[in-house]
Amino acid sequence: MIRSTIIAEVRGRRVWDSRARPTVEAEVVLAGGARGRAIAPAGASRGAGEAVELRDGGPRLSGLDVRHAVASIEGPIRQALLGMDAELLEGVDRRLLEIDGTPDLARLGGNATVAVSMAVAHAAAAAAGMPLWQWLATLAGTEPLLPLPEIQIFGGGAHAGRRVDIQDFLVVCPNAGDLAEALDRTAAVYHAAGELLAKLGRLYGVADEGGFWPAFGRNEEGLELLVRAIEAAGFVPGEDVAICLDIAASEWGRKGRYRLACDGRELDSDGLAELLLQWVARYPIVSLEDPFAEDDPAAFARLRAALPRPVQIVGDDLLVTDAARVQAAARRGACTTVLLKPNQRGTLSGTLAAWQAAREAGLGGIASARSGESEDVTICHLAVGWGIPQIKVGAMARGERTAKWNELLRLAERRPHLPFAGDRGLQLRSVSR
Ligand code: 2PG
Ligand code: MG
Repeated sequence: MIRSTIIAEVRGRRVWDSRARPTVEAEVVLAGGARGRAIAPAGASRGAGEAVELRDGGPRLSGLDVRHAVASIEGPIRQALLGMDAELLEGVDRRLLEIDGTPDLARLGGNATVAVSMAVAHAAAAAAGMPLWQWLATLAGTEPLLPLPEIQIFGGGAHAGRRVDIQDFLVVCPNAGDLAEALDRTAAVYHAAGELLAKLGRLYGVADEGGFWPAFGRNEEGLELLVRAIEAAGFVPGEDVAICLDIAASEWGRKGRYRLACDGRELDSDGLAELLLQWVARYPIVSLEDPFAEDDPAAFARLRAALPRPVQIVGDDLLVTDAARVQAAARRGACTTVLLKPNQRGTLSGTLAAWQAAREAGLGGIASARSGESEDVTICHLAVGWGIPQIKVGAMARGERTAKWNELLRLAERRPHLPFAGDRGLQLRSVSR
């Protein structure tokens, strides 16, 4: 008799993301009738080492259509996966890499493979009668955990017409007792920030991830206003609500030159480090993501050594969810924490390998959505199931963002309770184990 978890059908579908761009959905049906479905997200500020997001090119939809990626699913991927066991996710992911044959999934498209990899996991979990997080935890032997949320208040950089250079001004609630409390506090700060911006006549609307799209005259205004918003909402900055920045410096820096258009100045690596150290001294910043460009890893390590107090240093474009890069960054002391984005690697197994490498090196982790998103909530289940202690999925506005926060609230209802990471989720130092 045929096993109920054997892959019996694989389909691709062209659907839409939150930036009105086409993206790829995969649907997998198993022999026993269980189904799984997942949608690939899309980044705007992308690291050079990411898996290739296959776009059609040509005149249609500014070249951004995904008909070729959908065809990858319906053609070679379907053919290769039919008859494989969905329970053996690593084998499925390995097969995807083999049939692609390139180091960066350029032939099939990382958008096609990540959607398929996630859909296979959803189908296997459904066949096992488990929520996805639980199935993933069982497979990986990890301890489930509810992550500490990092939530966007202002959007900038490539997500807001480059009106301000810093890409994400986020908050985290280190001493919140649970996820619901962290979200309650953040919502109050979000509203206070919106009112302040409106009063100052500096509010354009919301950016790609739901944070306010501000008209700041200087980057530092974002920090000043964020502290005012935290206070206006009745919280103690740094204690109840602290600040995280995604500098996303690869977007405006290369070869050690950084052009801060909003401030009208250009800095070298040391100048940018000095500016960031000033901000750390003046504001309750607990986390800096991609403080320098991806071609400037030595500057990450120098900044870490110069910090007057522990601050989490997160690698996104620098590490692109790649286990080997995580190990190298840990060796040179560049980061305390790895950002984990499944579509940067193209498979769930590759994403898990990056997280395992981080843990072995004593680094922390943040599960992250992309700026182009959908109603897909797989990222929440990865974070919870693999025990990734932090998560960032944008702001508390826009449906593709609330889909994730609301899914986490549902997971928080489980009895017995899943432990909440709280401030232990922040990895302020790297610990060699
Ligand atoms: C990032 C992400 C999410 P994008 O840089 O961390 O905020 O943005 O998906 O555009 O890379
Ligand atoms: Mg980033």
